[in-house]
Amino acid sequence: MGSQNCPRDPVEILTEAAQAGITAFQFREKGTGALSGLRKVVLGKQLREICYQHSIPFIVNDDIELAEILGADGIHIGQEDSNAEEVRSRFPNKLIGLSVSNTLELEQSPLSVVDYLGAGPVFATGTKNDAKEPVGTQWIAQVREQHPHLPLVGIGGITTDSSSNVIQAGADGVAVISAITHATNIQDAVENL
Ligand code: TZP
Ligand code: MG
Repeated sequence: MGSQNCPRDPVEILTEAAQAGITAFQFREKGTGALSGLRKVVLGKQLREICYQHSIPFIVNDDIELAEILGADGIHIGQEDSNAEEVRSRFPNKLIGLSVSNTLELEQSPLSVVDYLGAGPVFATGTKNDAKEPVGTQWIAQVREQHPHLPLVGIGGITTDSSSNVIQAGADGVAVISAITHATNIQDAVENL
């Protein structure tokens, strides 16, 4: 998540989510209303610290320089972002995640240098302005079949009701934004997820 996804203080939201048991966090300050420059770095440091205190991997979306500044545990890249092999040579020891939305992207990706795949959008989402067409749990099943041992996370429109379908299709985990940031009770939302 980023501050643009938060109806209240992002520090509070991440703290509650961390206490409730999320297993990883990605800082994704992007889209309408996102912070930039120093304000983005200041928030990033606060969120990074919360993850540190709860032993949760802190992953930065896309921004290599920011990942370095914040001492991130990992970096997540999309198909239109930095080249995964270049990111790997710059960060031999960070987690690298890559988004894949279709067969061509999967075939053309240097999977040997990535630690996990993010697959989606599984369902329709209002959170990402430029989200691609939903690919369904079928896409999760296909990626899992082709890559039985690569850690796989489903993303996009996943709710407390649909998360189990994504896991049943073969994902190791689910990545959500609004299901947590907009939950009336984050503890319950995380437990139900
Ligand atoms: N990438 C694909 S869908 C998406 C991203 C970042 C947005 C996920 O947000 P939500 O609220 O969980 O649908
Ligand atoms: Mg990106």
